[in-house]
Formats: sequence, C-alpha cells, structure tokens
Amino acid sequence: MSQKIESHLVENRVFKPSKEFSKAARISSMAQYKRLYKESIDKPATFWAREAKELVWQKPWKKVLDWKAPFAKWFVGAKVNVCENCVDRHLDGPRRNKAAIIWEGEPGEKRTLTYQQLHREVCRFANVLEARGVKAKERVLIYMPMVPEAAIAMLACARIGAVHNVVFGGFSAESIIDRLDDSESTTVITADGGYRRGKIVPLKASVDEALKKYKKVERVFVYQRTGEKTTMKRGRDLWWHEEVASASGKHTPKGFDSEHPLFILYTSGSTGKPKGILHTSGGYLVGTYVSSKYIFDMQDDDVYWCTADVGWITGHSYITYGPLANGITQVMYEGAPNYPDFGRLWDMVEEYGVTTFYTAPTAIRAFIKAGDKFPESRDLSSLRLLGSVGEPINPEAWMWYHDKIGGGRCPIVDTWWQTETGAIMISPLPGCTPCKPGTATLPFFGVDAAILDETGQECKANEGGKLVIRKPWPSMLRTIYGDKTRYKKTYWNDYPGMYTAGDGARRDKDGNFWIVGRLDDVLNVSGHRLGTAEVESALVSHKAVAEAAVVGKPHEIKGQAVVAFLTLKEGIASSDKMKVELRNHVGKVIGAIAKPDAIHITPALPKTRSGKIMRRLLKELVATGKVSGNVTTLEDYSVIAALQKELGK
Ligand code: 7RM
Repeated sequence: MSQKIESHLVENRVFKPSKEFSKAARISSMAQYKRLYKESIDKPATFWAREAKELVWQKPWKKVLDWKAPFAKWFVGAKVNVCENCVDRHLDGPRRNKAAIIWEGEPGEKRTLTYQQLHREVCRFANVLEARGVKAKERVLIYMPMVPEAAIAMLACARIGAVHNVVFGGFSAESIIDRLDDSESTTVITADGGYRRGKIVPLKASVDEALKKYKKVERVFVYQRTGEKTTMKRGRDLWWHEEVASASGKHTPKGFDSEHPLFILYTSGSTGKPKGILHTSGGYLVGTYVSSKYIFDMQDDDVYWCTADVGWITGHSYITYGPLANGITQVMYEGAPNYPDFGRLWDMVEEYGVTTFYTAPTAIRAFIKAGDKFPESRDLSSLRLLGSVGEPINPEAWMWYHDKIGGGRCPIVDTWWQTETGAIMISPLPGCTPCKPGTATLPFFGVDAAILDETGQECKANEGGKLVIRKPWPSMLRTIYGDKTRYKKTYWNDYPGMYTAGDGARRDKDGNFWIVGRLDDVLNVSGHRLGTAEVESALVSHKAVAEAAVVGKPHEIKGQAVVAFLTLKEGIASSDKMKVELRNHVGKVIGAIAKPDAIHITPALPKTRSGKIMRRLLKELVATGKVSGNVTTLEDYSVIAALQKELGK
C-alpha cells in the first residue's frame, strides 16, 4: 500500500495583488522574486552578505556560512550587537522621534515609546542588569504580560549578551520550574501581574511558587503593572521602577560573536520534556530583519500589528526583533481580543490606522464565530496587508479574512514557519505572489524547501509527503539547549543533511506548498493516508461550522475511522439532521473516503496556549476515553471533561 499522503481538496480561486500595491511594493513582480530566489539558492553568500550589510556590524565576517551538517555558523568571525540594530541604529536620522511601540493595556491605558525613548529605557535596564551582576551568556527567564517592558527586557538582555528564556505568561508555576531547571537560569524578570479578560493574572505569585522548588535564582526583577499587593523577598526581589530610577540612560553596546547565544525558547514536543530551542545572534538578526522587510513589505509609514504574545516565537521574531530592526512603528496590546467584546482589535485598527495586521487562524475563526457585526461597524480602510500564522488557514476562513477584514483589497501572507526555523520560510510576497486560499505558496529567499517520499525522492505535483529544508538558513536553530543528540535525532534523522519539519505537505502544479497537517496526525483510512487540514477545511466550508478537528479512531476493517469534532457559529444549534448534512457535505467537497464516521459537536476544541488544535488529545479520547501524557500545554482543562461527556465516556 502506498505510504503517500493523498490529496482530494481542490482550490481554484486565485488572488493577485492590485497594480497599485505591486508598484509600491519592495518586490513587485514574480520575475524579480524568481531572480532573487535563484541567487539566494545558487549564491547564498552573495545574497545574504548584501542584505546583512544593511545592518550594523562591529566587526565584519570572514565567511558567510560554515556548514558541518547539522551544525551551522553564519557570518563567521563577525561581532554584532542585536539590540544596537533594533534600537540605536534608528537614532541618527528622522526615525529618532518616530513611534516604535504604541501600546494599549487591556483596561485601556495608552502609551507610546519613540525609538529614542525605547533606547533610553533599554539602556537603563541594561545598566541595571549589569549593576546587579548579570553576565553575558547567563540565562534570564522572562515571565511578563504584554507590556513594552517585555520587549525592553528582551532587548536589554540581548544588549549585554545575556540569554533570555521567555515563558508565556499563561503558563503555570510548574512550567516555569521545568524551564528554569533545564536552562539553569539565575535571574528572573517578571511583573506583579497582567490583565487578561478583565482579571489580573498574578505572575509574581507563580514565580514565587516556582522558586520554592528551584533554588538557583539569585535575583528577581519585578515590573509594577497592576499595583496589587506583592510579597518581595529581601535580598532577592527588586522593583524594576526603583532599580531604573537612578540608572543612566546611556549604555555602550558591546559587539558579541555572531554565534553568541541570543535566546532559548521552549517548545513542547508532542510528548516528554519541552525542547529548549537555541537561537544565536547574527544569523537570527539577519533572518528576521530580511523576512520582515520583504514579507510584510515594511515601509517607513506603516503601522504594523502582530497580535502574538512575546512568549511565542512569533512574538520574538515579528514583534521584538524583525520589526524593530526595520525601524517600523508597531502596535502592542496587552489583553484578550474579545475584551470587552470582539470589536476591541478593530477599534484599535481604526484608532491607530493600522496598515499591516498579522494574526493566527484560531483568532480568525473566533472572529467568524462571533459574527460579522464587529468588523462591519468599524472603519478598517487603513489596512493594506494581512498575515496569518500558526496553523493551516482553512480556505473559508481565508475568504472571510480577505473580505471582512481586508475589504477585498489586502493581500494575505499565509506564513509557514516554526520556533525552530526562527523566521518565516514559506509565504507569499505580497507585491507579486498569486495567492490561493489555504496555501502558504512559495519558499522565501534562501529556503530550499521540498517534499520527499519515504525513499527520499521528491514527490510529484499534488502527491503528499514530508516537508524538508535541504540547505541551512541564517535563522535556523543551532541546537536543542544542552542536548545535541536530541537535536540530531529530532530534526536531521530522516534524510542525510536535511532538516525535517514534522509537517506533511504537497505542492500543486504551480509549485505552491499546501501544509496538510502534522505528520503525527495523518489519518489512515482503508490504506488511504489523509492529512487533517483538508477534511477540516471541508467541514469549515459549511456555513454552520466555526472550527473543526478530525482524528482517526481505531477501526477493525478500515484501520482508522474518521472522527470529527466541531464547534458551530453563534446562534446555530446542533441536531442529528445537521450531522447527516455535514457528512454529506464532506462527501461532496472531498469524496466518500473522507466522510466522518462520527461527528461530535462541542462547545470548544482542545487547544495549546498559542491556539493550535491538540489532535493528540482527541485521538486518545476517542480511543480510550482518557488522556494521558503531557497536558501542561492545554489552554483550558475543562474542555476535556466536556468532551468526555459528549463521547459518553
Ligand atoms: C510560527 C509557529 C510550528 C508549526 C508548524 C506547522 C504549524 C505554522 C503555519 C502552520 C500551516 C501555516 N511556530 N504552522 N504556520 N501550518 N500553515 N502558515 O507557529 O513552532 O509554534 O509551530 O505550526 O505545523 O510545524 S510553532
């Protein structure tokens, strides 16, 4: 039986950027993209050196790349300060007084930091860190709400060569312990709390709980965000505002080796302990700078907004580093997208004149579920470009985003990448790439992406296989912190010298990459291997459905039976008639093979804290009625009980 992943979904809608958009864009034609792409693959040193020269290097590199698979060194021998490139670099000209960060707190406070003000705050905090004895290469755990100080803390670490390890503020004390322990961190930067859905998240309290078990932390800096009563441990805990009060706003950025570690970011493996993904300085800076510039077509008058949290790689690369390295103005928001209601983000787009908006499919599906009245009652005409990241975007969600948010005029960059890749790898370039709803389209400069079958052969058009990257790229992870063996085994074991992403994909006849889902999630029905994305997208294309997750359930004859979990749009009720209609709908859109054997309608799907559907849990639930293994990444534990009830377990 063939091991190939089959594809049945056909998408024929094509959207090209308008003439005006193309004309003003950094890359305005497919010919220009192809020429640069060819150069970036054939002569990577030429391509990357030219781009890197736009940045500040305290000492030039001797060699662009040193590659001893699977270990890469980029801009070998160079000295660079990543923070200097994101902040100081913009102080010499008119950008000095430009807004770097326009921030809104969930309760409604507003703050704007110009590049000059940002520089001053970063310098002051860098001076504090140094005065308190934080050294280069020391690991610093950052556990903050979405306030400018989160980015300031990251940049101050980068400035002094300390290695940050940001933990998303929604994670528990238990997760903090694991990450402190694995990274052997000695310093913590946190806040008394942060606002989320009208409530205070007591961040410092979680840190205190973690530090009862993990004893190696010498100092805890506490940013005062809420003013709630907070216990401060003498000799260990320090108020941020007291520390910076007397600190100088000047600080000379020292150059660090291009391969100096910049940060560790933990990503959950499907099972077992989280992996500390290590990124270094020069290559990561260049990768995030260049990808931001071209993929978001960054222009000096843009107002850019990425709705991710800085606790995820998207927040690292496309809030803190890439956009600031480009000297852009960005919006940052502390709280929940539905606080006080689903109009919050659209109010902010209108108020700040946001031009570029980057979010995740899970958010888009939540907006669709909430109803069109929220975006329809706001003026979104400032938007010129939209982006999506985190999961495959279902074609119908893409269409809604395009029509209701983008007013039919904004290109959508569906950006495929990972914590491990550091920067966007597959994406349209908004000024030239013809977009089809549901595909991340073509590889970015320097990315040699391919889809291979079990034998290592490249798959033919529309044949599904494993997504690999065949050449090193500047922002690639360098290792799993403290575990080279796991690094080699996890990413470089499938085909010699190639990086495996763990995603299944296919290319259509135009060369576009369609991500069909995680390889662990592929269904096997009567010998047919089906990606989850297509079946889910078929379900989401029905007008009643908001979200869908499909998994395989062990089946005596078929191997696996397709089981679908759905949430419905606001105001639509579940019924047996509806389930029959949905089965037939999948049959019509994809074919009989993909018709779900069972459909479960539930109030919510299990998701990770960054909004990705956790199919592994659903698969376990349908097979055994229980969940085992690591569930610490689950966003809302109550979802499991609700699902068990629905399944009658
Ligand atoms: C940036 C980020 C990585 C995994 C990746 C995919 C999935 C991300 C897309 C996507 C289809 C996309 N980093 N993924 N972007 N799938 N289309 N545009 O999400 O490390 O947290 O996750 O996310 O499965 O391997 S991550």
